Amino acid sequence: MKDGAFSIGGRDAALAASIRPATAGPRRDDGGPGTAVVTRTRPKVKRPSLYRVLILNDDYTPMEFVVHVLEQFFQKDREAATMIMLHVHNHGAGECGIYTYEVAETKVTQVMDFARKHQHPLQCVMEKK
Ligand code: TYC
Repeated sequence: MKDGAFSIGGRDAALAASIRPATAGPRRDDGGPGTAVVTRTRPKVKRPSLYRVLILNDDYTPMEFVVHVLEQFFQKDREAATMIMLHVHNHGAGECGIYTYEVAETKVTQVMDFARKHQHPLQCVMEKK
């Protein structure tokens, strides 16, 4: 090598090779010629799907029990719980709340377990919005 010239090797060479020119185009997961995969830099954010939790009417569950369920598991005050219960009684089904999948599933399980424990046939279901 001529005087004044220099070369890099080892770690420095590896670092130099990893520097991407600004003109390099989309980043590629490069497994060799013809195998590039375009990868994303910006994280993809998605809103979670929402689910409506409903209770269904039946002829046997006491009205007070349904009001209690709405207060206990759905954070309704007495007035709101009574209105929902009467809506269900008169129309067959009614909305208790809207939640993400896992929260909705937990509510349904809690209500079904509580109704079974008290030997009432109350049904609680979820549906995708
Ligand atoms: N229909 C019931 C009765 O007359 C009351 C009731 C209301 C039951 C709502 C279930 O989800 C329900 N005792």
